[in-house]
Amino acid sequence: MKRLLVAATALAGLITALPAAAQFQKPEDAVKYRKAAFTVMAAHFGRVGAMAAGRVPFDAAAAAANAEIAASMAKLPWAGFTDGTSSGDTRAKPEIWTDRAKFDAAASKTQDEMAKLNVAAKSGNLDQIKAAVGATGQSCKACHDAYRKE
Ligand code: ASC
Repeated sequence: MKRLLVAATALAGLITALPAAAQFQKPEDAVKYRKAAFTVMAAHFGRVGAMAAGRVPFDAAAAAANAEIAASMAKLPWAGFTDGTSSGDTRAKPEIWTDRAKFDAAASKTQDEMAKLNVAAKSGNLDQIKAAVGATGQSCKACHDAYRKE
């Protein structure tokens, strides 16, 4: 039993330690993956954003459901920024790969803000949601300004 546990723990460690590149067969698969994750994230963030902006009526349950999905999606795209994916069908700037620590920090910031929005949305308090949508949107924009070609 103990040996099984040791083996399982070692395997779990190996899986998390796998280089991100190994998760995609081809560079274009990584590009497609990250774009898809951003698309789904933006769709659900946008639904909360529309309520925060008063463009659609506030519905606390819908805001919470959408923020939950957006926060989950926010964890995903970064694994798709593998080496060798700075060209092709992408607007990603080469700075992502030459300035990786800063890009990773910006990616973390967006995940953190999206997680805070999720907490705010669960509170059902529209003022809190508005503030969190603003902070999250700023983190999206900061990354686009620095790392996305127009
Ligand atoms: C969105 C969306 C983005 C961000 C960005 C914030 O709703 O799709 O990319 O907010 O526009 O400035």
